[in-house]
Amino acid sequence: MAKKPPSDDPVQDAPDVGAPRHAAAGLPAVGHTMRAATAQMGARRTALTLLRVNQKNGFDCPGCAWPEGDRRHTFEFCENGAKAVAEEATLRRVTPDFFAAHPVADLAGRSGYWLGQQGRITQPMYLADGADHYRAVPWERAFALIADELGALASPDEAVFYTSGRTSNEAAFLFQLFAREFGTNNLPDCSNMCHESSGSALTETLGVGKGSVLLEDLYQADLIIVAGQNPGTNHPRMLSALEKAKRGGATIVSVNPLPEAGLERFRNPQTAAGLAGPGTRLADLHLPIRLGGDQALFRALGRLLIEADALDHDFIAEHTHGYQEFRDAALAADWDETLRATGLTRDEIERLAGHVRGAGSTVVCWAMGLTQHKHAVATIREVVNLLLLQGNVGRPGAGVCPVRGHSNVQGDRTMGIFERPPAAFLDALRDEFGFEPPREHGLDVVRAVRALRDGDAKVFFAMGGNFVAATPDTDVTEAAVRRARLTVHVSTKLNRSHVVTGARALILPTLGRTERDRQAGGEQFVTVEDSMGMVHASRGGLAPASPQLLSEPAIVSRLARAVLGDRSRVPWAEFEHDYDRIRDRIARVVPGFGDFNARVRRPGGFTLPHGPRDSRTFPTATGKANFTAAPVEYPRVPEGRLLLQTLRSHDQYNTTVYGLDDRYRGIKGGRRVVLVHPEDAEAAGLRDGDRADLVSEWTDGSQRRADGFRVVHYPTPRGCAAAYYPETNVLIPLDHTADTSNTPAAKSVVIRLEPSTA
Ligand SMILES: Nc1nc2c(c(=O)[nH]1)N[C@H]1C(S)=C(S)[C@@H](COP(=O)(O)OP(=O)(O)OC[C@H]3O[C@@H](n4cnc5c(=O)[nH]c(N)nc54)[C@H](O)[C@@H]3O)O[C@H]1N2
Ligand SMILES: Nc1nc2c(c(=O)[nH]1)N[C@H]1C(S)=C(S)[C@@H](COP(=O)(O)OP(=O)(O)OC[C@H]3O[C@@H](n4cnc5c(=O)[nH]c(N)nc54)[C@H](O)[C@@H]3O)O[C@H]1N2
Ligand SMILES: [Mo]
Repeated sequence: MAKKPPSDDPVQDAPDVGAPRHAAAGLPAVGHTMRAATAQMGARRTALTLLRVNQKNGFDCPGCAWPEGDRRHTFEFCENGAKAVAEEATLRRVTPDFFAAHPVADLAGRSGYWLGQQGRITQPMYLADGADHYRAVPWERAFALIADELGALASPDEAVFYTSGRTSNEAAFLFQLFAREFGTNNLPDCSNMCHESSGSALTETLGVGKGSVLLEDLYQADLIIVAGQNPGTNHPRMLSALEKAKRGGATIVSVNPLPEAGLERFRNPQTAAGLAGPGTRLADLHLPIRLGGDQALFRALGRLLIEADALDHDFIAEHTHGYQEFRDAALAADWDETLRATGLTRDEIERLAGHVRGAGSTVVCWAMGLTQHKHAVATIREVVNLLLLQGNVGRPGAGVCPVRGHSNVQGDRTMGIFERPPAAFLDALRDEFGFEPPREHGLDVVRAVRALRDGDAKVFFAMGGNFVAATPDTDVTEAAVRRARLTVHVSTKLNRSHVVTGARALILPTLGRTERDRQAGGEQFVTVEDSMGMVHASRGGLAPASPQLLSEPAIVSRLARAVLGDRSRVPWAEFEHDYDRIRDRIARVVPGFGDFNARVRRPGGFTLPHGPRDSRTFPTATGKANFTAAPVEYPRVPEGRLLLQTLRSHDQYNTTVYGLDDRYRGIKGGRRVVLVHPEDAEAAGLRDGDRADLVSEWTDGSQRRADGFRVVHYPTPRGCAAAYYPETNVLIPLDHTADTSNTPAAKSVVIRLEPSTA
């Protein structure tokens, strides 16, 4: 039975369920936004804050990494961006009195939703060895405690430095610099759980692990395939771009097991017609693919293009490598297997192939539906294969578009937050700062959990995020983290990682994007890089949630001084006082950032260079764009079992739960739901509204259970179920990861449904 939360923590397993919606945004979204925002911020602050999102001289929306366009609209409306802002700019506060009233054991029994709703953390807090409560601690004492624990390690590699993707370029650059001067490449980040598969596949095939399109390309594309992505909820501003593309004549195809409302129809709240009318139909074709069937689909599309000779032979000859092998593999693609893997009909696949053949230029967009599978890297390489056949890279209206998640997750990687940094980056650090960075690869997220579990890592430091809730195998991860000597979280809001701790724990409260950042050298701004490689400034306008907050760059700078002392070669204090000094160094270390300080002050910022996009230069091992011809894979699910994907509701930001509704999917007032095909429910002896336990089965014979989920009949392909993360992370074995990228395979978990006994 699900553990009963305390009575003031809402019940989450008895929602109202209605029919899924067929359109996103529109007037209801405006109402939901204003209610959510005013509940957290009040009316005046809501108006002041929302008007500054993504404006010139404003702050970068912490919601997602979708680019801002030309920032000319006074207010680009986005419901979920507004919720992300409200969550940070809330007037609620978590003070030392709060911690005095709530022992850690009590907080550990609360839902993530309840924890997040308590508000912004106002002071550094310390949980001493054996203590029941966090107590306020002065900053300098906090840094001294960390210095003691780090100093006591047998090797710098016993420390882990995690980053979540909201951290600015400046803070990220300092954080990796500190970790490397301290002596380790243990720099796992949320990207390891997110687009790592995209990075791995694109680096190997195109030479650059980032997307190759700009907004302009979307507007010029003939065909846009959106595979494994739910932009109506997770990248709502992308719907405006799709609408604009559609107006320009683009065909849009959605490849997704679920009929996501945002891809069906968009009611643009920027226009009167969108607010009141039926809106714009977006997807011309929806392919309800089986979970994990995408590699087979893209391979089949490749075969159909080759058979029709709809190829760009000049491009293939001049710019690619490995075509013959790929051609042989594609022509050998087996229709029976393709239909089994995809669950689609041959007619559906041929219709999509017809669009691809007829399109002068194609963009493929994707997100977690492609990256979080065992064969995710192979799947994304297959997307590249298809695009290469028609020369759809490095020309207008065409290319790869991995749509990134966290608002600066791409920038953090550019700044060197990476456990496997390229040698050239480390050489540049050495030349700039005069110390020898460690060369051995560090731990990614999954390996960091293993190291903590096995006692090989003893200090865990997180720059943002919610590590224990975001990572797979919750019970294993929580036990692993509890073995640490010290856990430290630089955070804005309370979350589960603050209450599942090592022997000692620190919470270091920091400024968010919306807040003014004043340092000795005057008011500072930071910079971010969006999903399309555009770098621009972000400047908060609100007074900080508490006078005791430090900015992330200030925290790293003081931490480094406390830990490294005289042995450091880096002018840490100078960096804290004036972020221009950090940017001067970034300009000299990171390619593409020359003259950073001047260029980022121009309106709109600047675009980072991208060889494949700009000049069809492919910095791969072969010097060409690489076709790959891996065998087609897809998940095999034993009889009577289902494949579960773990995904986001409309009312959450990763592990931050804003509310308990998933409006577009018709769910209201609860999160413990499992969406299943009616016949699959029936086969398990369950009806809509029944309560079921999800039991995951792993190859080693072990089982994991998440209990008390309300069964919801849903239009999903047979054999494919869906439920929300992070509640379902308890079901995902730590070792169930993607080949090469090691990303947890959160979209393909074999489960069975059992009627709940309680
Ligand atoms: N409001 C809000 N915005 C967010 C976030 C948030 O939590 N809330 N999170 C941010 C982050 S960090 C990220 S990474 C992005 C995530 O953005 P998304 O990737 O859109 O997020 P998910 O909810 O995981 O949705 C996965 C989508 O892929 C589909 N899918 C699942 N498996 C498959 C498959 O095998 N094949 C295909 N073709 N489709 C599949 C699912 O049905 C679903 O539509 O959003 C970012 N933006
Ligand atoms: N089962 C399953 N698991 C998944 C996924 C999935 O689809 N399914 N998705 C994965 C993906 S794509 C990702 S990106 C990860 C997300 O993993 P994380 O990035 O680790 O998690 P978040 O929930 O985004 O982190 C939220 C916390 O960040 C802190 N925070 C917010 N803003 C700031 C800030 O400006 N500065 C600082 N220092 N802290 C801040 C707050 O304290 C908040 O509680 O989860 C992954 N886990
Ligand atoms: Mo993500």
